[in-house]
Amino acid sequence: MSLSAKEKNIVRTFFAKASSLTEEIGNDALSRMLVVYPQTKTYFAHWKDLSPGAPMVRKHGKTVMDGVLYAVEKIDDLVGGLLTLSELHAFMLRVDPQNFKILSHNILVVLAITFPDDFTPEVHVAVDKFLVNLALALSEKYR
Ligand code: HNI
Repeated sequence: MSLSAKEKNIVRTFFAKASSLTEEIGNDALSRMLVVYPQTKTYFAHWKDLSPGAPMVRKHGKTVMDGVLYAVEKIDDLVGGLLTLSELHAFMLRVDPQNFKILSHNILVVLAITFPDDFTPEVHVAVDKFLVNLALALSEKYR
């Protein structure tokens, strides 16, 4: 689902606010995913502590959110920009692509909680569309 030029600018402006909070946001979103969708824990079984806020969860949460900010920079060509990341998740990590939608949803929830005043219905629609496209781009190598 394509984003208009206006929606792309809304996404860029909104995520710029998140750039200084990637660890907090990433930790909260990843923690929520692991708690609410426990089947996702299988991908992180090599971590010794998967509880909310655990050191590896915090660290990887930041990694994921930094990946989302990288995707914002590639908003005009998400499939091309995320090709390497898609290959990693598809071939190396064998992550079921359904989980991309799950994590994206948890990121959306945390963004709404973190920036309630900025999260207007217009921002909600643009950010949701971006995150759907992000999940689709990450699923690209599964076809
Ligand atoms: Ni994902 C590693 C980004 C969704 C499981 N993931 C990464 C890395 C980035 C990243 C960046 C680090 C790559 C590297 O080391 O070069 N992951 C993202 C993004 C999303 C996402 C942007 C979607 C919004 N990852 C998921 C999902 C799962 C997932 C939904 C499983 C449920 N990712 C992993 C695992 C690793 C990983 C597992 C390796 C982590 C480790 O340290 O072993």
